[in-house]
Amino acid sequence: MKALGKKLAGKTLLALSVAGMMAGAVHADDKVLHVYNWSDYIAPDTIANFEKESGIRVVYDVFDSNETLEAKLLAGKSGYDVVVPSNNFLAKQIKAGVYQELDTSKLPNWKNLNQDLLKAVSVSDPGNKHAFPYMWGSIGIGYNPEKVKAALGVDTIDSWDVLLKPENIAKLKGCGVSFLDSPTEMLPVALHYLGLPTDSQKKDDIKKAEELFLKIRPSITYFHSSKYISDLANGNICVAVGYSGDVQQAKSRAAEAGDKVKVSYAIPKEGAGSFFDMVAIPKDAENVEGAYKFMTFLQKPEVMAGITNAVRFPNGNAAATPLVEKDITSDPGIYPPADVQAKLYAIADLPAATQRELTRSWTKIKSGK
Ligand code: SPD
Repeated sequence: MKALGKKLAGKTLLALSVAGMMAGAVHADDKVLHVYNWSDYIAPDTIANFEKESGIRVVYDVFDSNETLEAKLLAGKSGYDVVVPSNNFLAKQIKAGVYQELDTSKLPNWKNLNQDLLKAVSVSDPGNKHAFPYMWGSIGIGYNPEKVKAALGVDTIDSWDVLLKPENIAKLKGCGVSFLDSPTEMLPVALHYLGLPTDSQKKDDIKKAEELFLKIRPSITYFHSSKYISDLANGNICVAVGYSGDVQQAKSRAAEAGDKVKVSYAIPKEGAGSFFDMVAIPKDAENVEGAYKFMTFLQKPEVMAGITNAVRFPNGNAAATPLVEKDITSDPGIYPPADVQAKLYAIADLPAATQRELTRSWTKIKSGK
């Protein structure tokens, strides 16, 4: 009896300690935060600094298109606690019930945000209830002036003509041309160039944009939304339609690698698309408390200034601007002056049917048929 009693007691103890370990594991999960952000969109030390300050371990994953993020969010149980959609996608996702409302009493640094920007993005999120602006930028042309000069005879690009006129882009084909792989950002480039509304829902308009792209398709080397950064930096391509800060990162990387390759960025005179990327918490996030701590950290001026200094996109934190390096705030490709800003159009929040139409069109363009 005694021996059996000892055995049972042993089992009970074992069961208790397993239960204890499991409780510990649950507790440990509270100390993990899953963040899903755009690639090349954070300073090298941001996550490590947050982990040190909060004691929370961060699992940090990246994407390079809104479409990828959206597919995960709409499928549900993405496993992410903090995500960074662009504001035009955010609007639709809010309507689909993807995000939780923010409790701003848990965000003491909210006051640092740029009020004008908050107002501008409230078009997608009335009352700024679900998200705050992280970074913004334009969609323009990154290029290698030496290679462009060799191909076209000019070393400055200032117009979409260079890419959208078949006779011009054909001359650049030999040195490599990349386009963003994003129907919602690229088709508006053609619509705008053709003088059509960039948010057109008319099939005829989309068809016209498609036809324009099909004419230049043979001269496009590839479609990708992040690879062009290293390819521009190491001279593997000579022109890329890309995000402003990403092109600037290519420029910095080229300079760090010995300055043999030069990279420039143009917001074409006809105008260009602009975007605002937003920080939000999915409704089914598991570590909501950690998400608020991370958001609070991101709203510190010195943290956001550090990120802008690294990734070269302007941020949504007004208090951070004086802390950003002067060569960045004075670069018109990064912080466009008012007359250039006036030519930027916002990437629209389109109904699902139009978005599908754009995706169908884009698939045709990419396949060249
Ligand atoms: N490498 C970071 C790029 C961020 C771009 N966000 C773009 C959103 C476009 N709508």
